[in-house]
Amino acid sequence: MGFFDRNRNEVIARGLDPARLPPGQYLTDRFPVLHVGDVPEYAPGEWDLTITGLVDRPFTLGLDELQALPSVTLTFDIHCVTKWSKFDTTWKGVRVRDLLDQAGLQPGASHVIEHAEYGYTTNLPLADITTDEAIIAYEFEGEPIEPIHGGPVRVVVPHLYFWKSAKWVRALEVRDSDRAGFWERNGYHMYGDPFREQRHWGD
Ligand SMILES: Nc1nc2c(c(=O)[nH]1)N[C@H]1C(S)=C(S)[C@@H](COP(=O)(O)O)O[C@H]1N2
Ligand SMILES: [Mo]
Repeated sequence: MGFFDRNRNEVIARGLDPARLPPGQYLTDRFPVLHVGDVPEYAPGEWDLTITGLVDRPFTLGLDELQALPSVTLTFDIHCVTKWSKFDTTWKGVRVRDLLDQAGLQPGASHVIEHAEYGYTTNLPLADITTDEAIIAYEFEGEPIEPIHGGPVRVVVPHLYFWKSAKWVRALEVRDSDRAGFWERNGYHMYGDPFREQRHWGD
């Protein structure tokens, strides 16, 4: 029996529902760190987030302003395209939908590009970043998000592969068409549904 089958059996033995594990993934209790480039360091007050593109009222807000908005604390499973999944991760943040509502979506808005530090970008349909679960997160497991995991603020869109959840997010750009982000230009899937195993172009 190979590693993935053994891992799936462990999931069952622990009383967890194996259906939560997408095809080709294994469960880990660790929290692997995965990104290209360096971990940015911010002076206090330096980080901010801009909502831009096809919106009526583009705006920029700082960390204090973000944390003053109505928040949600949610628990979900995350799935990295490099095949690890982690169950029951808890995040606190602000629904992306609420920020986009505040900016006022213009007719034709259909996609969003997350822009992060050092030019990292990732694209997704507007519908996927305006779900109940898609958040701009600033706490993980009750603590400020560690810099290596995207702190002070990252996107979390749990139903897509985790590369669609930009760490150190700095802008959300609303568009009327899709455009490949960093990994998407380099062969990763434009949508990235883990349960349909959409890892690469053509999957
Ligand atoms: N800014 C930025 N965000 C990023 C990445 C990156 O390289 N840069 N990598 C993505 C990938 S591939 C994954 S799996 C997750 C990893 O998040 P973690 O390091 O907190 O596990 O971040 C995503 N967000
Ligand atoms: Mo990833």
